[in-house]
Amino acid sequence: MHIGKPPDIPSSEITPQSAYRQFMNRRRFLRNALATGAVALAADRVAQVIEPGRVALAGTKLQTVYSPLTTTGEQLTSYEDITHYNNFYEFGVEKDDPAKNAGALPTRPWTVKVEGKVAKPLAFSIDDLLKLRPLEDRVYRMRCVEAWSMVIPWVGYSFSELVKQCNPLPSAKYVQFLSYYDRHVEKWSDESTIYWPYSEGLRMDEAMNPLTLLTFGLYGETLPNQDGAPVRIVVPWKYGFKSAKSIVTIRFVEKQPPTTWNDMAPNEYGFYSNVNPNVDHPRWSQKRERRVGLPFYEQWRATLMFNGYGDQVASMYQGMNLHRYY
Ligand SMILES: Nc1nc2c(c(=O)[nH]1)N[C@H]1C(S)=C(S)[C@@H](COP(=O)(O)O)O[C@H]1N2
Ligand SMILES: [Mo]
Repeated sequence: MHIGKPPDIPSSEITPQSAYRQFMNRRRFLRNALATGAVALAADRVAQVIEPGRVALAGTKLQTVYSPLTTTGEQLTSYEDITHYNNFYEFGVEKDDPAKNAGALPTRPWTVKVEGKVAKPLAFSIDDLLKLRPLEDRVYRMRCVEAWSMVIPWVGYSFSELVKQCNPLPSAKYVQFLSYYDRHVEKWSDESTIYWPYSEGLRMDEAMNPLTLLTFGLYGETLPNQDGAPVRIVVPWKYGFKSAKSIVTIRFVEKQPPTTWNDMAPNEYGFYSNVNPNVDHPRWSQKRERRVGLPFYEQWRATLMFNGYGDQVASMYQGMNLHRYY
């Protein structure tokens, strides 16, 4: 398994859906008829999952270009599974709750505030963010701490591109992400004992790593609400909970910021949470994972160090004791 084989389609030639499919076909991500059906179904699905009218741009096609940082050689998880097997505790604790409930999220207008250790605080509308850089197709393996995994064709650009626009001060050592929170909208959030809003964070070098994706879509379209519309972060070498959804605030900070799961159960969820088959969760092994959507006998597989992204990220942790900084 490797990433980064150079593209054979020049990105300048890319037009949205046709090129997207072409790239999918060429890369032979879609190895069977079922998965091919998932792409064709995507537009349809979004219309069904998300109440039309409520969320203006859900399911809108995004113009994308090929990315050399895409993961190759993996069968994509179906759109159906990606949008019906979610963790989004603001909308309930069951895997199928976000698909049922996240239609309540008001994704337009949407503003992302940038604050903290920056030359001056900024605010970006979702349209500003969508226009900032060309959107890329980036397939990533995703590994939830609960041992399920998926392969998701995200759409976005490296978070570092936004950071460059924000002029962080030298004292900015970490980035904190805060998710949208309104307990009247997200009334299911009371089902868990999380301190809202959902908060996550990365060390500055992790945030600047090109793999860290500011994410606006999947399967070539805007994000369904249950996957964190209209904008989220995706950090593919870390357990899923590091990838905060529906972000409204990006805060540059000097000290390691408080993070939701680390606050809840510090002995179970560390700040780093790099995917690591050699460091077990206190209540279960992390050596193996179950790929969602595959036939039962093909589901279980070995979990890879850094989720298979070691070539791109391992150097950031050189000399760190990963048993201690889990
Ligand atoms: N705001 C918010 N972000 C969140 C979560 C959440 O409950 N609330 N769950 C996290 C967890 S545990 C995972 S595995 C991923 C799941 O993303 P997906 O549903 O798009 O696959 O979102 C992460 N981001
Ligand atoms: Mo997760």
